[in-house]
Amino acid sequence: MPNTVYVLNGPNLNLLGTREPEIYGRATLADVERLCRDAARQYGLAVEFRQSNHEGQIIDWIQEAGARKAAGVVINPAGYTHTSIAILDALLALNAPVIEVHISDINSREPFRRHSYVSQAARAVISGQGIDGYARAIADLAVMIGAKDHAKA
Ligand code: CA2
Repeated sequence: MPNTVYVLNGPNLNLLGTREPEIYGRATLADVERLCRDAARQYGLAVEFRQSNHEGQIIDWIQEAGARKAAGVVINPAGYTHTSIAILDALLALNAPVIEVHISDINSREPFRRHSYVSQAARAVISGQGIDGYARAIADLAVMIGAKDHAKA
């Protein structure tokens, strides 16, 4: 599926829009999915949108993206950003561009959020743009893989 982008979301992001709106806003994960599908459509890309609270499941999906020859991976690893060498290793093994997204600005929060293992495998990191960061990530990925922008003349 060379025209498919995997959008992977880590633990607790299923709660988006239900708690901590001052940090993460009021949009739900369903809103994020819609945003991603709209952004991807503009470039003729399809989206596999997934969320899991389990590290191994996220790793299996990264490997699935590789096996299915996905165009790229947009990932918000949530709390695993700051802990998971295993997710980093899975992303390093992937032969497709990776963009890391965070809804909040991880550099202006608690010190433990400032370090990301995943960044080592990411071609770009988008942090602190709210859920719009996902659309930005898909647009950036589309440029990286040379997808055509159907909104342009
Ligand atoms: O800003 C982001 O997108 C984060 O990846 C979100 C993670 C956090 O651990 C990272 O440091 C930054 C937390 C996701 C939890 O999401 C919730 C959303 C609403 C309510 C409760 C949790």
